[in-house]
Amino acid sequence: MPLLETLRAARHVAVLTGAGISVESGLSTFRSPQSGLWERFDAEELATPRGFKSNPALVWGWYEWRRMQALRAVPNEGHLALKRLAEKVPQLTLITQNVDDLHERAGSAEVLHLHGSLHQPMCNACRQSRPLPPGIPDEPEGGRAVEPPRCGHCGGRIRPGVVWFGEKLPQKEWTLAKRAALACDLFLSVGTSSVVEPAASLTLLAAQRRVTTVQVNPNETQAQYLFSYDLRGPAGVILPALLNQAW
Ligand code: BV8
Ligand code: ZN
Repeated sequence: MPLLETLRAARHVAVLTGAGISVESGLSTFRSPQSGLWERFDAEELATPRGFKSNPALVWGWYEWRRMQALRAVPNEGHLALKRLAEKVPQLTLITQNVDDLHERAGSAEVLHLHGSLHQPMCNACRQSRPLPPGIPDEPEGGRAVEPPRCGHCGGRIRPGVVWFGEKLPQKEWTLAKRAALACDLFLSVGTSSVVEPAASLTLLAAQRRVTTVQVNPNETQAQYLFSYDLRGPAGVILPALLNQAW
């Protein structure tokens, strides 16, 4: 399989992950229907400044519930395979749209979070970061609205440290991610529907340079046409198998 030779010969692999890589850790994907209190909302309504402004307790409760889920989850074979891949190739840039810390907990270093993190809340007014109490928040039964805490500095509402729809991506992470898409000789997209921009445009940047592009996803995506290889299946199965065959 020429892909295995390309993988072994790769000098710089760029990887873009989405919510799908955390599915086998028990976290739901971004576009799967919400549950509990939030089931009548689309994630895209809740993950917005307007959503937080109009109902801060509903949105903060959703993120606290997701943070608790993420803290209870453990990295799966897909996360671990990407950590191993970084040890096999001269350079690997790991770019994620996810706000969980499962890549870090799998041992990956320098993870580029394009959409922020559940674990770095900040003040909605003065942007001062706000450390969260250690440990796992108690389970809001089936999810419940939770009033966000107030900033000790200015009294503003604390918000999740994530990039909402309509908000800019963090400059440094976005610049480094584009640089990797423009420099890599293999681009690997894992567990993303390739719907959200500008993250999804990274695949296009790589494909336009005619480098090998690989998709790992059990389903077809709207970026199908950009991939040299379409490996259908769960990341936790496909990625370890790819590494075991290549090395
Ligand atoms: C911005 C953080 C401008 C919060 C998120 C161009 C065209 C159209 C629209 C736009 C455009 N440019 C901008 C927009 C608007 C918008 C956008 O993209 N909208 C979409 C809906 C069309 N983009 C923005 O607003 C961005 N900001 O552009 O600002 C600007 C410029 C200057 C100044 C001011 C403003 C900000 C986007 C970031 C939004 N925040 N997350 C949170 O997490 O709560 S995005 C959110 O979607 C998550 O981060 C998620 O990761 C991301 C992408 O979703 P996926 O990860 O792909 O997850 P999804 O559920 O969709 O798919 C999962 C996949 O996994 C599926 O394919 C499934 O088959 C697969 N899967 C399932 N099981 C497995 C698996 N794969 C592998 N293994 C398995 N086991
Ligand atoms: Zn403040």
